[in-house]
Amino acid sequence: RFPIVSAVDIGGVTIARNDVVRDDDPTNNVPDSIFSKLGMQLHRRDKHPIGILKNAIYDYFDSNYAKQFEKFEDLSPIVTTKQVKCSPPSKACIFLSPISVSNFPFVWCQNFDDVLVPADHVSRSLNDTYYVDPQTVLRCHTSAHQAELLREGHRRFLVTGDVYRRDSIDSTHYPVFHQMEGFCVFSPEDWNESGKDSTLYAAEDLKKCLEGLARHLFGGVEMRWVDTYFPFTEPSFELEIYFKEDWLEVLGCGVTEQRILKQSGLENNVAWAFGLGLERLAMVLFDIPDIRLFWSDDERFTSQFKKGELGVKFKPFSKYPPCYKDISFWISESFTENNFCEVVRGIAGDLVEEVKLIDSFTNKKGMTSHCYRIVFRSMERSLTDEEVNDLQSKVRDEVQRKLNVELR
Ligand code: FA5
Ligand code: MG
Repeated sequence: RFPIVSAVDIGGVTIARNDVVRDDDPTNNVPDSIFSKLGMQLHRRDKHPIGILKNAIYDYFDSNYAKQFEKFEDLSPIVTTKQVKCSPPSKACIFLSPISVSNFPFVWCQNFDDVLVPADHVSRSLNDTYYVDPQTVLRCHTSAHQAELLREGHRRFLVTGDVYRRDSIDSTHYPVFHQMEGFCVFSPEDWNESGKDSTLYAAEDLKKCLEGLARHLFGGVEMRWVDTYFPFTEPSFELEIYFKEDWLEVLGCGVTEQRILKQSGLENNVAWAFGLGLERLAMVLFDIPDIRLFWSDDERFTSQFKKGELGVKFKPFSKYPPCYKDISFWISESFTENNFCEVVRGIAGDLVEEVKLIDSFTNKKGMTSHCYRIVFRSMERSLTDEEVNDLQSKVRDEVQRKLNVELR
C-alpha cells in the first residue's frame, strides 16, 4: 500500500489520494486539481449561490408537490460505469490507485449502462470522463443515480451533486459543476383521466413543471425549448435562457425510456426526468459573469450572498485586464481539444479564462496545424507580464511533453 496523502468522506465512502501519482496512467486521468474538489459540496452551503439556488428549487417542489419529492444530496460522486454485482465488493473496488476508495457501498450507481448510454458513445471516453479505474468514474451527470434509486423503490426524487467532465474552457464551462436531477413516475390513473397518451401527458407535465420553476426563480425571463437527444429519454428537450446577449443552455430533460422503468418493474408506468445545471441557473439568477467565481474564497465574492436571498445581483469587484497568448502546433492523430484544455488548466488553474481555436489548416503533406488563443485573467487581481509569460512557457513545455504535438 502507498502512503495516503489526503482523504475525504462523502456519503459513507472514504476516498483517498495516495502519494504515487501515476502521470499519464491510461486508466486514471483524475488530476490533483479535480481530486481537491471532491467533497467540497458547494450545494450544501446555505450561503453559497449554489446552495441558495438549491434551497429555492426545494421550496418550489415542496410547495407545488406537497413534499412528494424525496431529496438526496450526499450520494458518492464515485460511480460505476456498468452494473457490477459484487457484494461484498471485490478487492479492485476497494483499492483504486492513485485514488483509493474504502467502504465502497454495496449499491452500485451506474453512470452509463443503467441509463442506456451506448458502448461507443463519446461520453464514455477518457477524453470526456474522469476515470478512477476502467470500471469506475467520477459521475458525469446526476442521471447516474436514476436507476439505483428506482431499484430502491423511490418514485419521485431530486438528486443534487457535484459532477465531473473533461470539457472546453470558457466562462460557462468548468470541469466540476453541480447538477440537480428530478425524477417523477406516473401511474395510469394520472394520465387516463386527461384523455392523453401517456408520453404526451408526461412531456406536457414536465414542461409545465420546469416553466413554473423558471418563473419561481426568475419571475420573467426569456426562454425557449430546443429538441435534442439523450440515450435515456424520448422525446428529449433542452431549455435555454437568454443571458448576456446569448442563449445559454441550462438543463436537459425528457420522458424516460421505457427500458429504464422496466428494470425496476415499472413497465406500466411513465416518467419524466430532468438534469439542471445549477451553475448556469445561478449565473442567470445572481448575474454572475464567470463560472470560476463559484470556487472563489475571496470575501468580495462570498460576502455578497445571504442564506435564502434570491434577489441579490452580484456586483463585480473589478475587472482585471486579460492577457492573450497564442500557441500553434502541428497536431497528431491522438490530439484532442479536451486533452489540451486539461494541460492548460493543470498549469494555470483558475487563471485561465478561455481557450479558443482561432486557426486551423492542413498543409500539402497532410499535416494539420492548430492555433489556440489562451486568455489569462484572474478574478481577484492583476496578473504581471512575468507571471503570464511563465505560465505560457510552462504550457508550451507541457503540451509538447504530453500531447505528442510539434510546436511551431
Ligand atoms: C445531462 O447531463 C443529462 N443527464 C440531463 C438529463 C437528465 C436529460 C435527465 C434527460 C433526463 P447535459 O450534458 O446537457 O445533460 O448537461 C445538463 C446541464 O448541465 C446543461 O444543460 C448545462 O446547464 C450543465 N453543464 C453541462 N456541462 C457543463 C460544464 N462543463 N460546466 C457547467 N455546466 C455544465
Ligand atoms: Mg446538453
